[in-house]
Amino acid sequence: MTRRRRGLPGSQCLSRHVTGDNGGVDIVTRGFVGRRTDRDPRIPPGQYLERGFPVLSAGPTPAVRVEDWRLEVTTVGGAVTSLSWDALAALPHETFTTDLHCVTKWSKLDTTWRGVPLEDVLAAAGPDTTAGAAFVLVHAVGGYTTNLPLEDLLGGRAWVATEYDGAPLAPEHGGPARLLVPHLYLWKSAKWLSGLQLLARDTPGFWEQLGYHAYGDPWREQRYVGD
Ligand SMILES: Nc1nc2c(c(=O)[nH]1)N[C@H]1C(S)=C(S)[C@@H](COP(=O)(O)O)O[C@H]1N2
Ligand SMILES: [Mo]
Repeated sequence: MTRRRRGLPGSQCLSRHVTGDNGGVDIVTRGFVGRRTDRDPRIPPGQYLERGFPVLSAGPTPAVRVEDWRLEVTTVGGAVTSLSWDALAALPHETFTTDLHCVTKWSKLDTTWRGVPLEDVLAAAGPDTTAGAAFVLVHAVGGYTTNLPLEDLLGGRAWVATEYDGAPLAPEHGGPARLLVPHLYLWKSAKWLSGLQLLARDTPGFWEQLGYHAYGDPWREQRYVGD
């Protein structure tokens, strides 16, 4: 099957730089052809191990001050609730360690974050916030969007992350707050999170409109529409 690519999530970045112990990329398996037994089972098919932390952004890094930070939550009916930084900070936080999988084929293992589970954020926006909703279109400062099923934001599998590796989240990685949905390809984890729009029907976001998969499960290699 021929795949038409219209850019890669991250390929339009102004600066793609890698920080970390080796400053670059590791191919985890360099064994004999067809020998896969030494692959770390946490790395999905088609991915390689990355030890740095690449920055992939479709535009410039916005400067978002916590004093100005707002998360707008919009219901299916169009009601808008705005959460402030202090409101977010008052919610219970979790520290968690997880693996990241980018559709450009790097995976990073054992990353540690701190953040608020999405269900608590949605509950803080009001008791009926998710009524009639099955999908969410996630919005970011600068206009980036990405869509996913509401269910994938629930059940302790998604967070509004404010810290990485014990420090406030760096602006280039989405600080002061980003969405983190590590069980899906990382383009679903919107940096500079600004809005959660609850929807009855799925609506493609930025990369999804350009041919990327609506769901994006790295374990099923759902990179492009039709995968
Ligand atoms: N707002 C916004 N969020 C974004 C992106 C973006 O361009 N803008 N890129 C996505 C992509 S393609 C990836 S792989 C990850 C990269 O996150 P990182 O730069 O912290 O590694 O952010 C995702 N979230
Ligand atoms: Mo990406």
